[in-house]
Amino acid sequence: MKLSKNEIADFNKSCNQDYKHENDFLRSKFTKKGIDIDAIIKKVADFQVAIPSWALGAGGTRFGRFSYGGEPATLEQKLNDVGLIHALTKSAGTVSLHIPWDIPEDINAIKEIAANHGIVFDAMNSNTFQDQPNAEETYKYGSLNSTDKRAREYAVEHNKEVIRIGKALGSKSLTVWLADGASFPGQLNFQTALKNTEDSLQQIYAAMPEDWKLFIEYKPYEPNFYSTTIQDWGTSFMLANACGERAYTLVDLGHHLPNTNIEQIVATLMHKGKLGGFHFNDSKYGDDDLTVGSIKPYALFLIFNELVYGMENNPQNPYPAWMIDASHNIKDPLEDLIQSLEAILMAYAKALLVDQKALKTAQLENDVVKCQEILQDAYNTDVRSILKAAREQAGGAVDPLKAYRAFQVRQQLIDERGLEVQATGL
Ligand SMILES: [Mn+2]
Repeated sequence: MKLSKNEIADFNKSCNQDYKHENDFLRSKFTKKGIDIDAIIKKVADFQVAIPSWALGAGGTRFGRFSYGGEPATLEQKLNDVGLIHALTKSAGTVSLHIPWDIPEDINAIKEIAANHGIVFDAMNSNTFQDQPNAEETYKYGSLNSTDKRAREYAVEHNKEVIRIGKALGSKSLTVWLADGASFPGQLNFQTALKNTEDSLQQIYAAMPEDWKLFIEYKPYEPNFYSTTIQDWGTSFMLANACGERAYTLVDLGHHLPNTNIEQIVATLMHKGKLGGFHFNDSKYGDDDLTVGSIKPYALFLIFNELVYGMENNPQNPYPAWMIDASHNIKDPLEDLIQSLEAILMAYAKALLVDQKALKTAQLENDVVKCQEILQDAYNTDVRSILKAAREQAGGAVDPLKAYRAFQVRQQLIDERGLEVQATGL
């Protein structure tokens, strides 16, 4: 199914229009501080977040998986699902593919489907954390860090293949996340594992086209529970530097130990021009892959405050590649992704409302109370009217979740695809 512009415009007419008055109020309040609400509406409308191809099906745990029907069985159907989210929100204009789950059979046909939905291909993702059927080497004891030279070469060659597919699709970056590590003490020589990883990443970096970027993701634990070779931002940063200037660190919100100060990591990386990619999700305990903003919305706002500062003050840092990296064990994934996009844009809009001039003055005067007041004044502002105006301007639905239900999207997908299909992925 596809939602037309006219259907969405008609839906918008049926929506409550109070948000326009709410924006008038915000304009009169923030103009006094020199903050332009219409410029913020434009920035929010322009903000695009990639949807990963593996987030469109039901997620599961090692204990089980519950289907909900109408899942996309093919890459074409996955792109159509992203197209539906993008038509409603106008903020999901990019997709991030996972190889080998999404190897296109007909590159041109896939490009055409994406173009019809106004979607472009963001970072490609390689997979060396599981063995594929008929694999010639095993990743059981690691991939890029493996003690077995043939396994390392096999993993490097896989990444080269991902680059070739991505190049044909028009992608410009590769994200590498490694499960490599040790389950038990003594299993690995840490220094050899790190050196092997560095050598392998350098080979992958050398295989990238000149206009590509390499994003190196880190994670403290899981699936290995004793050590992970790229465990933190410092290790990723070090490896990125060892590869070259087009290699960057990728921050995934769920890949930190509890209470890590992620906003400080963001600030440090942007200061050094090395924050390349960003994965959104939320968590209570670990890498829980929960809906963005569902647990710690204030932490997300503080992170966005640093991202906004970095985007405005760090020309040495490229514009980051944004992606949602979450799982949806019992929610309709499309509804969950719409909720995540809403949370991301709310945190972004609130960060744009921070009175940076006043904050700088308060910091110079060491007025700690004032500093907190300035941040919380922005955080406590209801910005939902800004998001509504941004989406309407861009041709999306004022209330995407309400529209999704009004158009009975899930039922139509079940009618088209059936109840039993299962999307490829985890
Ligand atoms: Mn991630």
